[in-house]
Amino acid sequence: DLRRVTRALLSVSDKTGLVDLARALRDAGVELVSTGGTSKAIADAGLPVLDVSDLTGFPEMMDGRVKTLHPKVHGGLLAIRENPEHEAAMLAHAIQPIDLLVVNLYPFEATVAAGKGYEDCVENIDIGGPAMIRAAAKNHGDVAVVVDAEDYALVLGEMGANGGATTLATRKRLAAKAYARTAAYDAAISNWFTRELGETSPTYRAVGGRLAETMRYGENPHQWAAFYRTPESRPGVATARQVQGKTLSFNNINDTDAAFECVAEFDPARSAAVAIIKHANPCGVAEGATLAEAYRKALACDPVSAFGGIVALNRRLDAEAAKAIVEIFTEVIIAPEADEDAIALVAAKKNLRLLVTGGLPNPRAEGLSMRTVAGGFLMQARDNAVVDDMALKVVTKRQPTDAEMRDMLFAFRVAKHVKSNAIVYVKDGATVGVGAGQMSRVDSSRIAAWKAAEAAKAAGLPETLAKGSVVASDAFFPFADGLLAAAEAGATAVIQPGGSMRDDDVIKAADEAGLAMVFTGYRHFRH
Ligand code: 93A
Repeated sequence: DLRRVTRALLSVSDKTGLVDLARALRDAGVELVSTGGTSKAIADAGLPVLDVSDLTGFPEMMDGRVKTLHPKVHGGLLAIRENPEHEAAMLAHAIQPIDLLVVNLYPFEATVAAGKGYEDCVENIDIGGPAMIRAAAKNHGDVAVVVDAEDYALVLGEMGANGGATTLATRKRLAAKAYARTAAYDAAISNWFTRELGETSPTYRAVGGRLAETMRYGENPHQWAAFYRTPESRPGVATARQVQGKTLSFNNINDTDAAFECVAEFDPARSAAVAIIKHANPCGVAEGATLAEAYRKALACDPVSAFGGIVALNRRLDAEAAKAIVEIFTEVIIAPEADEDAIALVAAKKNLRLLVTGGLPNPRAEGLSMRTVAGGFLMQARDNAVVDDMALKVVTKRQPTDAEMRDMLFAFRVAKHVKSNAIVYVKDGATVGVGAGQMSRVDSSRIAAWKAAEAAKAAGLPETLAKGSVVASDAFFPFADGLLAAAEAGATAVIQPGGSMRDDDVIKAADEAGLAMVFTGYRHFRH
């Protein structure tokens, strides 16, 4: 199973660790072959290297589009060493075996992420690199393929331990990783094309991601887990800088994402907003003149559930807000930026993670949303509908007041981020009761109302927080009962998609109860 490395081909765009690797290989007696820029970097370090054009007898041509696409390269990678026919072909055509391939591809994903133009992106589609990677990986019986600078040490270590040879087990692992890389690379290209075309349909789109990080465990300790990065780049938990605290767990990442996507619905130019999330559901969302004010309002919605929650902010974390947040046990804070004095306050809580994202994601942006089912996965466009863009229709005799309208928009914005069936009570720019994830809409209504009453008790207030509130429902009320439960709890206005067969009954019930009701025409299911 051992294969001695006598010749290596190195062709890397990212030259990190290249010279050290080349030197170690040379010291192990390995002959080095390399492409233009890589070859120059090796030669500049004073190491002997054979230019690939000297190997092929062809110059690199067409802006480098054709440099390694040659039988001397691909024959050397693909020939099975102990196959007499392959050996004869190598002999007949003066092809020498290549035992180690080190490639990292043209930085296509980074070029797209940097917002470069069409031509630039196209030119950064690597052809020769993936061809070599796939060839070497196919021939893993004889060839080791490295696509990640993190694996240089692994291969050198193995060669050191085995007299300059690699083991089959390692070559197989490296082959699996190599195909994962080319698959993710092609998926990135396909997705970019789809976006360039302005296509929203999945017809031309591939799905793929690149392993970014493995985690200690998944949703539960007996499940393994990893995070894969897709080419989509929006500010959020995946791209955030962690200022402090333990590493994030699977559940932390999931919940933090939910928190930040929710708070990003609130324009920071209009108000400071805070979302507190538990188990991917908001247990308090509020806006205010300052983050600290918004945080206190959000916390008041459900102070019991907020314990151990995730706090997302739509503005730069300041000291006043940090001081309020660290008063109770919080798992994660995520914000676009953070002031130095706020960072210092958070630092007192060793385990509390602070993430800064550099910006807010655009809630209207297109994107992908995916979930697994047995034997496959479902893909859809992310829900990028925003209530401000909807053609709202008042369907009741009574028109909502300005204050009711403001709170209804707020409530519908939040309802989008609550698991269905979602019922959200809002008063004065703060949620006061959230009913999430129930199988019946009436149950969600009851739970939300009960929570509003509980929150009032906790605050020592005589009346439920739902009194004089508005209520949002993520989908239509199929019957009047859910709506009446909300009215009974103290809501004076309702926002919902509408579209039920019994809309007329529901509108009639609203009129009789003196409610104002708005239809949005958009549903925000979130299962
Ligand atoms: O333009 S290519 O698709 N054509 C090729 O034949 C080819 N061979 C290697 N790109 C090709 N490569 C890529 O060049 C490698 O994948 C690597 O990313 C890059 C290294 O070029 P240099 O050594 O000139 O910096």
